[in-house]
Amino acid sequence: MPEPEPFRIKMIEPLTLLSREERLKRIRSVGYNVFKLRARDVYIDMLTDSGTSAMSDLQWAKMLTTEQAYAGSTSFELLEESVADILGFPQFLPVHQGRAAENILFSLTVRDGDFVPNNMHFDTTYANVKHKGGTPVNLVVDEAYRPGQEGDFKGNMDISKLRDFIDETGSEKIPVIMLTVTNNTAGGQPVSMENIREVSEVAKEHDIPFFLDACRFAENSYFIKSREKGYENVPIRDIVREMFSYADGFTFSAKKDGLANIGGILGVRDLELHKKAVELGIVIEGFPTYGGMACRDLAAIAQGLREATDPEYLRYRHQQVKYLGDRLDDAGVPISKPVGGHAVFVDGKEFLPHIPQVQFPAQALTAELYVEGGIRGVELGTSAFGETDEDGNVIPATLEYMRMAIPRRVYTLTHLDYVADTVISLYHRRDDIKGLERTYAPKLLGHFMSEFKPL
Ligand code: PM9
Repeated sequence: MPEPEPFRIKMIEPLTLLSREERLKRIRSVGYNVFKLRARDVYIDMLTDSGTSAMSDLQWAKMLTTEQAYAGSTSFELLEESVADILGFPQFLPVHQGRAAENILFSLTVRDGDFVPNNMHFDTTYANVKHKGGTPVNLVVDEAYRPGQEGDFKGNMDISKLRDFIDETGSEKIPVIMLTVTNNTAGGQPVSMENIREVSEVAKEHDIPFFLDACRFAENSYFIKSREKGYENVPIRDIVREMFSYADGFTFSAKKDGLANIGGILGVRDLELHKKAVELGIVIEGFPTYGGMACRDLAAIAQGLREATDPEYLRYRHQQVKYLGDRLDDAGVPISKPVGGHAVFVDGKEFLPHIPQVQFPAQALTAELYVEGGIRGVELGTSAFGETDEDGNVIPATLEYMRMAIPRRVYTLTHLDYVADTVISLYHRRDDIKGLERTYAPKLLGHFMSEFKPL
């Protein structure tokens, strides 16, 4: 029996479930791409955990009591205090979301022909490195590519792969080493403290700056506490501080573990790089005390960082994601194991073995889940991470996931039971699901805008 949620509901938003016929009509009209659905046509929205959190009464209160000023608002001071207290970073730049932090960091560091290693790049990080003429390289441990295999820290960077890569490439071609916590692309899998420390040591040895992609740092810290030897009795806040202490900087989307609906942060220790980031930030984001946001958004993040590192909240968060994962696993639905920090990832290859990857099984599953129960997941497989060769042939991604991300503090366990029942009934009629042909795909971040037709 799960433990009760550490909050109660103060405001609600009605949900509507369209008829199956209507849902079929809607998915056809958007080219089988759920990004193009209207939110009000979705019953349970698990497209993303990004910017979809329910904010607390205290967050709303702080938003109301800050001035909206171009320069020097109190909300910036609140954010400065939280970033210093919680993440231990003296210098940072607020930005409007995570990819803006990536844009500034890579604009200042990556040159044509450079390489950026990461355990695994998420889609926007990958695209931002490419956009600056660099090549993103994934050096995750091999277990990450085996969805059904259990493991405590399947998000880790493979240290020997990293060492070999630096030796072969030369450190002068590597302007920065990134580490994504938790590893979203691999199923929201955590990275251990030992691994964070080791990556930072390798980076230091080669004089390469080491940055965390810290979108889900709080969820990662919970996994360290519950799984890593020696951290059982260490308070979450101390674990967080230690994680960040190894990094020269970080990119952060406050839309995840900032419990805010918009916002991001670029943390930088190096004074010169920080100065350059501020200068470029003014050109593309805004003055550094608001960074492309309304001042009230900074106040929401300042408070959100505190709530996201509350041990009771993290226990609830972890329990909720695990609840959905366990229900599916118990019914034999193939998922990424163990269940990650923010979402349940269904293995499209195993769910739909009769659909070859060039026919986008995870995309087909995502579209079918909407038709089955009005639930919106997201494809993280060949549409998101595959490539296309010169002749236009699809080169499949290694992993083929349909992700159901759980917005923070939004859905109850009854909602998740509905989701589990729907996925399980879809699994029972999986042989009826057909593959898709892609009819349109932009070059970068294709999955947001691509279109398909059924085969
Ligand atoms: N992640 C997600 O749903 C939102 C975009 S795809 C629907 O998982 C990592 C690890 C992310 C991430 C966004 C970003 C970019 C960087 N790194 O969306 O720009 O998971 O704030 O963050 C999404 P922004």
